Amino acid sequence: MENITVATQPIEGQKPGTSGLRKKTRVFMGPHYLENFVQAIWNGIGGVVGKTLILGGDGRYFNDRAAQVILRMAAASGAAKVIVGQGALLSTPAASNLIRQHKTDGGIIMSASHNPGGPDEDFGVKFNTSNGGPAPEEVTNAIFAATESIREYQIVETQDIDLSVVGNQTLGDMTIAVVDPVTDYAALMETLFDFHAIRALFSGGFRLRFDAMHAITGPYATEILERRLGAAGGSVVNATPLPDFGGGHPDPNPIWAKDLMDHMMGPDAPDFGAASDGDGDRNMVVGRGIYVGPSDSLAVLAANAHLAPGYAEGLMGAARSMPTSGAVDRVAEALGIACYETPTGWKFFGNLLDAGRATICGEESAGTGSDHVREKDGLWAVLLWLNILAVSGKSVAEIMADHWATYGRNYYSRHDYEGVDAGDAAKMMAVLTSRLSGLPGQSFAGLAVTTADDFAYNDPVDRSRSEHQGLRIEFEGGSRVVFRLSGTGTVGATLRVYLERYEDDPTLLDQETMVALAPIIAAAEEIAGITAATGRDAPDVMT
Ligand code: G16
Repeated sequence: MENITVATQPIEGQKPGTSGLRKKTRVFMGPHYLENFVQAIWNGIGGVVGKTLILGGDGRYFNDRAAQVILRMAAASGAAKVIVGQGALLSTPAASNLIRQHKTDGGIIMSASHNPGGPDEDFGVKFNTSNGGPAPEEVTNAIFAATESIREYQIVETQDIDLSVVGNQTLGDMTIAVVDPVTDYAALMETLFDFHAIRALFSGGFRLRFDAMHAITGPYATEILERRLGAAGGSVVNATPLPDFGGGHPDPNPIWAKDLMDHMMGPDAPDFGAASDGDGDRNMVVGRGIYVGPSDSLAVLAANAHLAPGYAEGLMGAARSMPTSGAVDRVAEALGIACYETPTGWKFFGNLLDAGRATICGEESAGTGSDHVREKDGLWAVLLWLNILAVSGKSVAEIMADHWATYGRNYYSRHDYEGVDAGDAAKMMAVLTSRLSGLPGQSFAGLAVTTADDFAYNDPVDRSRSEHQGLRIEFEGGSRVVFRLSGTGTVGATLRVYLERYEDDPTLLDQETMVALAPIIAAAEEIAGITAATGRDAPDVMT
């Protein structure tokens, strides 16, 4: 085994986005690409000498090869220990849990989340800090700066390390501990939820369909839902993680999880349907005949969390990303707890969770989680829902109807225009930004604008400020539209248009979402000229 130093040069474009560095897999497989970025992580965090790290990924194409490189680079740079999920697999929440449980100095997660996998699809690398959460901007900025000045990296030359068997081995002076990816995570879930009540629900004939979308949650869901909680065998479908996710798009929304939607809307629908994404941090929840949007799901979980043992004492606070609907705000108000509004990106919740200001957080992008880890957690959301259903004895449809009757309904949808020319998208946003101050007082499609701004966030814990986090335009009556460019896409730009309308008239709580939102959709088009700017006359995805 030889420790070698390889001369390299900065590679353009290695700036981490909303969640780590995501690129086409072939880009990551290019000469020095992965190595430069990993060395930049080491350099950006002050080196890894004597440190302990967690390593795992969602099993997508190149996961296994990247793990070998990262281990050899950790050993070459003096890390003391790397704890790796067996087969180099770990869901994102499980990785976060291991970082916290083993009190490590952080960890590396290999994933491009909900983006498809394969040689011609996407790959990603993300660094999480010692609190288990995605590195905050200060750290990702330091990593990016290191990518711009890199001249060499260290790596050991060695045979492939066998990651297929649980146990310890060494690579030079570094210990590699291969652990079962599921065990510790499943044990954590048992501490939070009433497994007894959920088991009773299933033994009473309650039917579940969990679509793992050929991604990382398959083994976790099978162990927890089928083996420990007694859901019928076969309740977890597409349970084997595949390097290309079976050719699918592991994004749990009604478009990409259409098969699940079809089952849940069909004549023999199970009681509860759910799906998770590539790396297991997102979730989708569907009742028999009713889809629950992520913003509503967050609000319902916040309102009913006390039914689960882990949250019986109540919540310290709630938080949502700015584009997420205000449904949870109404719950927080009723509970008498604070509700924080952060920029898009789970990393912005970290300080609030660490400081004990928030217990439950969520985003419109199908992410919900709590202070049990520092990532959003797909299976956690599913288990909390099951716990609520088991204890309340209500169906999903009943829970939603009760919720809307109590708090009113925030009709909500996100329209995505994917793969738009980056220049066109940037221009549209720049033009809109320049017009913001003149919008209040004007009317569009019959809706009067009350406020318009470019969202900036002042972190109440560390006082850092993040600017340009999305353009918000509010209308009379509390409706609004938000425009933002995604920070996770890998091709061109993805324009996200977030649409919301609040309704508390009891006779208007049961409308089709798109019908209820039609005036806002028209106003958004009139304000921004999306069709003209993007050349698209319809969104690619509507959540
Ligand atoms: C990531 C982030 C989320 C964010 C989502 C969408 O999720 O962790 O906080 O909401 O991307 O971000 P954007 O709108 O910039 O594409 P994931 O599941 O992809 O890691």
